[in-house]
Amino acid sequence: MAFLLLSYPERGAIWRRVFHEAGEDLWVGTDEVRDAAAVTHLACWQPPDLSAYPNLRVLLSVGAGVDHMPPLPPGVALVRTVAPGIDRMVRDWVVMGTLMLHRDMPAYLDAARQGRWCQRPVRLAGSRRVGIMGMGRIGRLAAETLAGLGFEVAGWSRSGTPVPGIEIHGAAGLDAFLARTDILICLLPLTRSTRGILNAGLFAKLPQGAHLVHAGRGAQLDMAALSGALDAGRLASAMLDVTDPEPLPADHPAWADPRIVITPHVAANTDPEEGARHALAVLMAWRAGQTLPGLVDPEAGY
Ligand code: NDP
Ligand code: OXD
Repeated sequence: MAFLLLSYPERGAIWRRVFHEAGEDLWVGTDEVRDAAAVTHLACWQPPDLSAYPNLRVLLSVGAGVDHMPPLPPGVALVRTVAPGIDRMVRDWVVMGTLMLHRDMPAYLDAARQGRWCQRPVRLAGSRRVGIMGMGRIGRLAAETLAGLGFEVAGWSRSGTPVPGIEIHGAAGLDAFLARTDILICLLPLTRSTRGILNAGLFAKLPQGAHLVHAGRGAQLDMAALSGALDAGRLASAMLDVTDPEPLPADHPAWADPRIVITPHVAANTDPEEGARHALAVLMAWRAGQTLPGLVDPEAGY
């Protein structure tokens, strides 16, 4: 049995220390793979050719998402990193994005570039209805914080699982959820049912002049539809942390659109120490024959 981490050297050094302190051996980088057949656990962001590891049992994404992983050979479990630090980082980015759009920051940034002093009406948070698509670990945390700031928050999820204090809409309630949403936040995983979900049809169901905060995955958003919705006034502004492709090419029109603010997929970056502890917990659970923390449902359609 061997645990292999494929990542950059700084993360490798921290994982090695955390594993060493727990009495576990860790191989870091392909140059340490003395016996590929011994590798049972593999942690990475960009997956290698898995056929090189015939006895692989667990593939661990060092991030929260797993949509970039290839189809798995039979008998291999897919695990994502679940860590409070990731949830808090993305929550912070989403709160920043929501406040930026609520307080018209794209328009102020544009005015500032032109040296224009241009005051706009100021509204209370309580006058905006925020709607969060994806009420999982991160969505629930964001909902709680945004509600605490005074926004009227609702959430939408497949199951419609109740969240105390938050108005929740299930899968069938999407239209009603969109109709009451002034600032739409996407925190959905990328699956076959969420690919392209942020499209012209969906934008048409939002109130005129709504805003979009997107931290899910780039392939959920139709960029041409976004631009059309902005031109039509259906949407007033957007804040994106994820795009398709990534990196977004330098000549993509979205970069120059003053109504869109883009950050380069930096809402979260897994803290290496937290990531290593999660990996250790996965290893311990696997040895004990317990459910792996962060285990991904193979039916989810990633
Ligand atoms: P969770 O798995 O905890 O939550 C996912 C939520 O999405 C659940 O509420 C789930 O509903 C809902 N959902 C899934 N599929 C559908 C669907 N087809 N229709 C409606 N709702 C659906 O995930 P996290 O909160 O941990 O993370 C969410 C995503 O955030 C990640 O997958 C990743 O894409 C993104 N992310 C982005 C980062 C960044 O840096 N930009 C960093 C980290 C994460 P239910 O529970 O009812 O099934
Ligand atoms: C992740 C991400 O999935 O960085 O952790 O998006």
